[in-house]
Amino acid sequence: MTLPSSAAPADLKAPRRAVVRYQGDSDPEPLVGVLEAGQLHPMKGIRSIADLLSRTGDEIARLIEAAAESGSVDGDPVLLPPLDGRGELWCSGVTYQRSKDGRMEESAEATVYDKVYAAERPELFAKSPAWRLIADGEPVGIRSDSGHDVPEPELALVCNAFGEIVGYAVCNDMSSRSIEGENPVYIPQAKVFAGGCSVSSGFVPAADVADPSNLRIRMRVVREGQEVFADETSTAQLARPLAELVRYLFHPLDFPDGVMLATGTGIVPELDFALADGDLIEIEIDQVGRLRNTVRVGKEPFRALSHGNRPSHAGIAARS
Ligand code: DO4
Ligand code: MG
Repeated sequence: MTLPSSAAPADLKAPRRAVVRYQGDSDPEPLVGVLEAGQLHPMKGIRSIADLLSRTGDEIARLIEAAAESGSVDGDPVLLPPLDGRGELWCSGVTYQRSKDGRMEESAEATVYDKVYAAERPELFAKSPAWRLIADGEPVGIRSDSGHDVPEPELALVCNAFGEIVGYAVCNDMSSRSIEGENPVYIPQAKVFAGGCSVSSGFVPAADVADPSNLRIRMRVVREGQEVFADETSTAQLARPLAELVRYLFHPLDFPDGVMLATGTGIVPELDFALADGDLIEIEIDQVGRLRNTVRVGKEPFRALSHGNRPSHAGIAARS
């Protein structure tokens, strides 16, 4: 169930700090640091997010605290998605009643959604390797052969190699409703395409979020300056415990460089809404952060990723 957007909730709480991956001015390789109160503190001795997430939760927590004691980075670093190396982003599906209902409405095979919502085993699917992830402020994609596309605002769990939840991030699991609606067997094509997955700049340490099962999630879409969609939900509406999703993900697989697991959408627009080229999607999660991306059609705008470059570059200053 989503909360009515007219409920006009009080502003969401911004996170105090985030673990970020960034490209500085002086080093050719991206680095890892802690962004707090506008200051970026390098995490000394940590070569990558993969290096960080190969450690235990206790060690990661200690490294985060220690970073605050170090000096700050100069210049205007570019913040990158908080995953690298062999990191992957996976998604859970049909974990909110609204997602089940929205999919039953659009699908030629409605009952599969009813069944998976109530089943013991959750729906999990591989959404993106680290290198394909889209950062905050960059464009997100819709397929040129789709026609009915929506954003999916989701709380993402950041897990280390030991399957511990060490942080939280904001994820947009972009989806083609027309392709999935035609036949659920097409879900991989409805879900995996250039620019199809964006994540916030960094993750909030797990210790900073008192109750991840009660976080408000808000999304709006702005077209040519006008708000054309707005809605809100809460992770309190999630039908499955977070730990259960992580347990199913790690049961058959190892993630030596860590993994992000998006927990499903509780916001699905009515069937008469579809994204269009140029739409601005803004997602906020209480205590976790914000994610803003503008829609582009087709794979061409994302070709830079295949060459190890980013589809756009903006430093911290331009994003605050
Ligand atoms: O069943 C298809 C995907 C569901 C999903 O992505 C969601 O519920 O968020
Ligand atoms: Mg989703």
